Amino acid sequence: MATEMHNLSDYDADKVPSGKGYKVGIVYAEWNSDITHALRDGAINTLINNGVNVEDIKTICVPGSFELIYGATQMVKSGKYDSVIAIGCVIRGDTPHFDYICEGVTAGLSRLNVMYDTPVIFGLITTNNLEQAQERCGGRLGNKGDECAVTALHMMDRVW
Ligand code: DLZ
Repeated sequence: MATEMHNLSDYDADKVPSGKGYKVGIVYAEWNSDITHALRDGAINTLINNGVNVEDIKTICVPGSFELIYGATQMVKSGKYDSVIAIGCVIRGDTPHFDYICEGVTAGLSRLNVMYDTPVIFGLITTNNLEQAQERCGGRLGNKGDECAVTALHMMDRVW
């Protein structure tokens, strides 16, 4: 699980399926927007670099990570997307709020993956401090948005 051992933007381009013709929804949270906008942009660039048409990418913003559950649910239920990427950043504070948000979002997005046929990709960064988040949105450890886009491309390509 240690990202310290792995750059989130490292992937073998030859092994990533083409995204041509696929439609992707991205829901992202405005909390910690310096981080989430960089994650969103990383995901968009990686999708485009791997064949997804820019007009086939729809982004919707929600206030905080907790609202990713509702946003992703609406995107999935619309039936318009071949995959949905949920992007947020929760930074640990002085109270247990962090744990409740992380657990809520994880459970909510997991449930969507069980209930519906559209893959929902988990792009929630959960860190102890701002520096760790910065390292994961285009810093020393790459960009989790890239990783989410590559994951979406793999999931859309699967025949079940
Ligand atoms: C309230 C809150 C706090 C304390 N921290 C974060 C955070 O680090 N990252 C984030 O995305 N959202 C945070 N929020 C907002 C909640 O996700 C949510 O928007 C509110 O509780 C309203 O439902």
